[in-house]
Amino acid sequence: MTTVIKNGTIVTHDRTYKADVLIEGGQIIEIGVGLKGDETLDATGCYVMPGGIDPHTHLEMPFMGTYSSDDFDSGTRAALAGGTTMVVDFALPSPGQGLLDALKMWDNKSTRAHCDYSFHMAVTWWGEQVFDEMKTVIQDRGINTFKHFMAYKGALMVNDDEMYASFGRLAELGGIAMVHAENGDVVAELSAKLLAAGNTGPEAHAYSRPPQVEGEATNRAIMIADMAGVPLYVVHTSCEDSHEAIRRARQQGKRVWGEPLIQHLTLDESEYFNPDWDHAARRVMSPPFRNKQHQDSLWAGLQSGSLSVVATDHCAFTTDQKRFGVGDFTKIPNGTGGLEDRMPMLWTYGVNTGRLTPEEFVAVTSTNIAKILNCYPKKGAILPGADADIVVWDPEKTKTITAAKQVSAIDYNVFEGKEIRGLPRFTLTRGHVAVHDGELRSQEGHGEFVKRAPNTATNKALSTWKELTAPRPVERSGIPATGV
Ligand code: DUC
Ligand code: ZN
Ligand code: ZN
Ligand code: ZN
Repeated sequence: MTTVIKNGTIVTHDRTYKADVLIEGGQIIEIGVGLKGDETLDATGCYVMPGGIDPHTHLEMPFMGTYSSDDFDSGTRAALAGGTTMVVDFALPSPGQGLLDALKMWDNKSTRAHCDYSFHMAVTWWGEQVFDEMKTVIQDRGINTFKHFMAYKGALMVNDDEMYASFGRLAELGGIAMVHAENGDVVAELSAKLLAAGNTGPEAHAYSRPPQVEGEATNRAIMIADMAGVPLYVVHTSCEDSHEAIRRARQQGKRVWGEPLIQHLTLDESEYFNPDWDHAARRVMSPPFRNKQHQDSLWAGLQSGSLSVVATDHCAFTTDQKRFGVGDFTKIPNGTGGLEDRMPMLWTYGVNTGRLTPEEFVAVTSTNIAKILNCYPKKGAILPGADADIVVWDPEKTKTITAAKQVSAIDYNVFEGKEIRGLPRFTLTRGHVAVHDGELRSQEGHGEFVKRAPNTATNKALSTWKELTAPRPVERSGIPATGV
């Protein structure tokens, strides 16, 4: 059985051209003019692009005393509805739990996935078991990215000594270090101070995590990664302070990537000052939304290439879950949704405004991600031999975002009321048509795990620090007496 996508304009990260795409056995087998197949999908007036990859989701994640409410079923359905055909979720060991043990839990949850997926591994503590299991995770399980929380003190946070040890091990094994960059010690101090002064509402969440805590942690992580000789991926880059550190590191030739979220690009801190408690609490995430200057910085970073990819950090909690934090903002589960809306929102606010070209859109929603995570060109490409993960994008199709019509399992949408122009006509996951003329026809369990090999080529020591400080004891005479 073959499928042909006809009459569309193919857009990749580097080319735009008219051609048909022929699919068989879940892969693209031919690109050309006048192709025929058993099934025809009409792409007249549409762009044919690599399906989106969301490199940052938390589906059914145990966090802050509860579980995020979209799981691999509703989460991957939401992804496909919005043109995303692969998600990368974080396997999260609780402190003291082995990496392989945690992975078993994520293996079980992900059997429900409607689209392909991969995992990053979180490092939430450090010890011999983590050191040993990292090798199995990278070499046998095909997971080459490891996230470190520099925030969430007393829960998930790791200290600098643990981070340096972990980064060094990753450098040996061909891994990439990731960081949630916020100074957890300072956040804990500011939070306690705010609460003591009677600031208990959701707006205090934003005050407790100013851009400085993110800028400081990003700079620190970049320097530690440099000394350890490991590439670094900074998740949810939300502000100029962090972007500036990433931009400078890249100019210096360091292999560092930044990942703005669609929420930070399009929503600002005024949301936390809404008089409706639920409205503000539903938007509590870390890092918090920022002001317009920071948003401009993120858009500029995407245009200039100093920021590489757009993600969601999809971690959806219901209003009832958010209400755990009435009277104490530190108990509001941190997280917002966005899986279904990332591609349409970025198209509407990026391409339709002229900030991004369609080719740049493909780069930051798919191809750059596949390259960094080392699954290109299986993913992120329209090429013969690539997986047929494709979105046929209708740039004229419109909708108003509303929770009443979303796929996500929660009861609100942080983008409620936004007017969208640009939506999928078809979404294909390994050749299976999961969105057909806008209608969702995905299959539970269709998704497969995507293995990602270590990439030793990107893993050289990033600075000359090691050579400059190679231990060479200096021979000395006239050593003074000690213990005086
Ligand atoms: N930030 C969130 O808002 N939610 C999940 C984890 C995180 O770092
Ligand atoms: Zn995070
Ligand atoms: Zn996250
Ligand atoms: Zn199938």
